[in-house]
Order: sequence, then structure tokens, then C-alpha cells
Amino acid sequence: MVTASAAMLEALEEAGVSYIFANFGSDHPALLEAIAEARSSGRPIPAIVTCPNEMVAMSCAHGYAQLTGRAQAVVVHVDCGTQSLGGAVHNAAKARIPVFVFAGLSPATQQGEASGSRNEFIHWIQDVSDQRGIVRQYMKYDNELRNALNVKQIVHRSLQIAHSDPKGPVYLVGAREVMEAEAERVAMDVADFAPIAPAPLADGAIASLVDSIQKAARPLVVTSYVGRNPDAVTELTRLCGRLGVGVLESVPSYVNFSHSDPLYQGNQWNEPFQNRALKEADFVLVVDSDVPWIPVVSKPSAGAAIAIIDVDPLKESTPLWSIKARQCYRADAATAFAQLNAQLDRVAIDGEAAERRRRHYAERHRERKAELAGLEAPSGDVITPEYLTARVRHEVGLDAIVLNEGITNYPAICDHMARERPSTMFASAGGSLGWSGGAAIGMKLAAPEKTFVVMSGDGSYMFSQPSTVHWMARRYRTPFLQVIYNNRGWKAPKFSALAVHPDGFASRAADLDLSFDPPPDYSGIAAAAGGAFARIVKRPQDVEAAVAEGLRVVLEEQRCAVIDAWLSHL
Ligand SMILES: Cc1ncc(C[n+]2csc(CCOP(=O)(O)OP(=O)(O)O)c2C)c(N)n1
Ligand SMILES: [Mg+2]
Repeated sequence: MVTASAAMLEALEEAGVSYIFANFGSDHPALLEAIAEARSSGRPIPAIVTCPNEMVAMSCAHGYAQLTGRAQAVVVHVDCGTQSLGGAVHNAAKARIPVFVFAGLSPATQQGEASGSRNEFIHWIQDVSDQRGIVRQYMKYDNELRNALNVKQIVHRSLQIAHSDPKGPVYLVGAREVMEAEAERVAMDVADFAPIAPAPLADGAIASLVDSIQKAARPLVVTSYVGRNPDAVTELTRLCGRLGVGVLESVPSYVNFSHSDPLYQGNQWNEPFQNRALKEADFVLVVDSDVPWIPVVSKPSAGAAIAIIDVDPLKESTPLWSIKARQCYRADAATAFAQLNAQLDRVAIDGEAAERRRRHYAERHRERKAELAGLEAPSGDVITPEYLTARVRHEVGLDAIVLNEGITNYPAICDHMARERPSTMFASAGGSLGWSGGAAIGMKLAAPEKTFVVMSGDGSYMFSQPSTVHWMARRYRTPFLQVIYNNRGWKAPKFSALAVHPDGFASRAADLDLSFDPPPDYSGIAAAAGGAFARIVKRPQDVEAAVAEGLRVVLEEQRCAVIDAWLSHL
């Protein structure tokens, strides 16, 4: 006989879950007992990572899954712990990240009817009418474990759902008595819970898409998260190379295309102007993108034909969303591109037309590169984001993995880290700030041999719970280099206000309550919490040495290093 809690651990272990990011409470006696029992019996279970903050726990699992595609487990405390997952739940949902989340429920009995019955005052306080409702609109699946008999079945099914496209987080709850209850041990084969196989394009779609690209003078792919699967990047690169298709990234959360490929046409975020490549395109293939453009400032020309390939082409969980696409396919990008490449082996390619397109895009690519290189020069006494980023790139190289939470400096970090290989830059793909610290820990656990660089705004650093993050980074030996783009506050809301009210009161106000002056000692927080190397830099000439020393500390001393770089004020 095993308890429901032991069965849950067994299911997670046999499903290949390596880590449980945990924040325990009075709902978990059975789980703590089962963990201790497994350890004393020498039975393998996922490693437990103690997370003093739940948002960090969820962000660890988010980062781990971004790098590996595999869901990890997050265990939190009843309704309160679920609420403390906070915006990290939104991030996982929006980014389609598989995560298994389990929370206890307040005991279901109060007279000692069963083991686990209420025996602490908090059990009455934490009894709420719909705990699953707290996160239901973000979860792909939620359920309550109601007995010990079928726990493994439900855990395996949850992971199957989490890992099936469009992927996402799942949430299970179980009351104390249920998690204490015993049942016969159940043998199960995880292979019986295979996620849905990647969806291909229908035959007609393949021929039609190849035809549309070949007939176009300026075919353009717009993408944001093709790079979640490195194989998709390989196939996309091959396809674009053969036909001369340009690639524009929109709000990229992965490396979707090499920044040094002549067909790469840059990336767009919130820039308040029309993108040239997008305007000139006559066939736009939107692949894996939630926001391919922002119509009030930048969009394809009225005459352009638009097609969509996406694991989630209708964005059904987004209430307001539409782009005018005459062709729309639900398919896996890697599979679809491989099919298009196979089609090119069968049909004639107009080599001259492809070469004309390649030449055009290569010229634009060269212009862009030259412009970016010009921005990297130091400019007087201030540290510019472009200069700072270029110096970091110079020190860490192109293999280091970048976590970009730069907010108004997203574009500078993306452009000047100029990644060339898939899985060497990530953004959260969600809207809730504070992902980067926990995500770095999760990624470093998944790939201890790699070097990780977190590049974040000062506000985002504070949102990331740096005291928890840096305590964990030392405790679990996950050192990373962190560079804070310190503009003394939140620049993004100022940008937003002035974009709507360019000449209003806000534009003339001396203070918009967005500034952090005087700022905290950001790197000092990390030093106090986790013994991190701490350095504040205020002059361009000090940047290089600080970053070099920080990187040395990360690599040789296996400690985090936090460089607090002062940019110009908001
Ligand atoms: C959890 C959360 N709270 C608030 C916001 C709103 N918000 C968006 S950007 C931003 C400022 C971020 O500041 P910082 O990281 O310093 O970047 P900067 O804008 O200065 O470039 C805020 C508060 C959010 N997106 N997520
Ligand atoms: Mg800031």
C-alpha cells in the first residue's frame, strides 16, 4: 500500500520530472512524509528545490521547460500559495509552457474522522469555496484528487495535456486526508500517456504555400516563437535560403533565426513607426506569433497576402485578436517547414527569382548591421544600453544563454547580443514582470555546463524577488551573470503615457511617480542574500572590467555576479 502523496511522487518520477520546486505548508504532511520515506528507502523521487517565493518557483519551472521542453513540478500551499504564484501563472499560460502545479486543500473533515483532519486554526481560515477558480482561466487543465486510487492516472494525464500543443500549465489539488489515504500501488507505463504528435500541414496547404512564396517578389516570414523548437529554426533557415524569404521577428521570445543570416531583417517591439520590411512584403507568412504587428503603427500593405501557421492559430484564449489571413493552418512549425522543404525537392524552383529576393534582403541586412555597429560606440559620459550590451556580448560570447527582461531595452539587448543559434536567448513571452531570476535558476539546473546571463530592467529585477533568487542560486549552485539596466525606475509606463498623451499634463510633469530615486543597492541585495559579487558601474570606461570580473566570478567561483549599470535617468 502507498499513500496518494507517494503515488504522486512515483508518477512524477516515472514521467521524467527532475525537480519539484516547492513551497510547503500545513497542507503537506503526507507529502513531506512520503518524501522522507522515499529517501530513507532509497527510492528515487524528483529533487526537491526549496523556493522561499512561489512566483520564483513557477519561474524556475518556466525556464526549465523553455530550455528542455519538459514540464517540472511546482508544489504550493493551498489558496494562499496558489495566489502567491502570481503573475508567473499568467506567464506560463501565455507562453504555452508546460508546468505541473500541485496545491493542497484545507482538510475536508474537522472531528478527527481521518488522518489529516483539521488540527490547526489555519485550516478554517484557508478553506475557500473555489480554490481552483483562482487559476482556472490560466490552466489548460485543473482537477481535484478525490481519492488515492487513481492518483497516478490523473498525474500522467495532466502531464500529457501539459505537453500537448498548444502546451500549458496544469493544476491539481488534493485535501490533506486524500493525500494521506492509502491504496494498492499501481503499475503504469508512462508511454501510454503520449502527448499529441506534432500536427502536419494538409497536402493542399503545402503546394499552395510554396506557390505563394514563389510568386511573391518580397515574401516575408514573421515569427516570435518558432525557436522554441531548434529543429524548426533549422528547417526555416533552409526554406528561406532556398527561396530567398526574409525573416522579421516580432516580440521574439526565442532565437528564431540567426542574426547574422543575410535574410534576417531584424525585430520589432513597441517601436512607434512602420516597419519597412513588413510594408514592402507582398506575401507575409506569420508562423508562431501572438503579436505579429501592432496595426496602429505598423502592418503589412493592404494588398499583401497573409498566411498563418501556428500551433494556436486562432488564439482562442485571447478575447480580442484577429489579423486578415486568407490561409490559416494549425500545424507544428518544424513539421510544416520540413514538409515545405520536401515539396521544394519535387517542384521546380525559379532560381533567378530566389536570387533577386536574396540580394534584396542581403542588402537590407547589411544596412541594418552597419547601423547597429554605429550605435555600439561609447557616447560621452553616459552608459548607453547599446554600448553596455555590446560590451557584455564581447565578454560572454555567442554561446552564453541570455535571459532578456530588458523591457524598454528589450530591443537593444536583442539586437546587440545578436544571437546566432537557437536556445541562446529567451524572454518570458508573458506580461508579468519578474520571470528572469527564477527562470535562470531553472535553466541552469537543466544545463549546468552552460553560462547564463540575465539582462533585466531595474524594475524587473525588483519584481523577480532577488532575495529569494540569490539565496536559491547559492543554495542550489546555479550561478549566473546578471546585468541590471538601471534607469532609476519604470520607463515603460512613461512611454505608454506619452504615446497616448504626447502634449498633456504628463508630458510637462516633473514627476510621474515612476522613479526609484534614490535607488536601492541592487547588487548589494544579491550579495546579502546569496553572497553574489556586487558591482555598480556609472561610467562607460568601467563597464568592460566589471563585466569581465563578474563573468570570472561566475565561471571560477561558481557565484552569481550582479552588475548594476547606471544608464541615463528614465
Ligand atoms: C507584475 C507586473 N507589474 C506591473 C507591470 C507593468 N509594467 C510594465 S513595464 C513596467 C516597468 C518595468 O521597469 P524596468 O524593468 O525598470 O524597465 P524599464 O521600463 O525601466 O525599461 C511595469 C511596471 C507588469 N508588466 N507586470
Ligand atoms: Mg527601469
